[in-house]
Amino acid sequence: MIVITFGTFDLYHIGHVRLLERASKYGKLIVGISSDELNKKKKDRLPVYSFEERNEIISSNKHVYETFKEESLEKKAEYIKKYNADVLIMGDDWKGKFDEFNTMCKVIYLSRTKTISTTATIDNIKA
Ligand code: C2G
Repeated sequence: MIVITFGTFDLYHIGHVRLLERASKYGKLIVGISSDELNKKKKDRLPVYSFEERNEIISSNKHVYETFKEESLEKKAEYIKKYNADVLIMGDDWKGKFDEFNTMCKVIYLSRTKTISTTATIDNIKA
């Protein structure tokens, strides 16, 4: 089974670690890492770590089989096809948002790790 997931994974934290580990239980895990430009579009700011750094960090995770650059939120169907994904897994902050892809693959939302988010971490450091 091939599992695909997407994210920026900026300021790598326990929420990301747990999501990737749990997603890998469903099969070979392929991770679409948002480009710097895509993150700017999603979160109105460039990521703290560049795509290259985030790619190196995620690639070092033993549960990750392969990574690629996610250029656009609109290309999910293309990525699912390209990697022959059987399962799309996302944290449940996206619950329902990707149900349209259940004609192509199984769509599963895993519960987020409540206590942490990149944005909150940045705000805490700034405070
Ligand atoms: N996540 C989590 N727990 C957290 C924070 C994040 O489980 N405390 C999960 C998110 O639900 C997501 C993944 O970790 O599945 C990556 O999180 P982000 O880097 O914030 O990804 P996001 O900006 O939601 O990008 O095409 C979809 C987007 O690229 C997803």
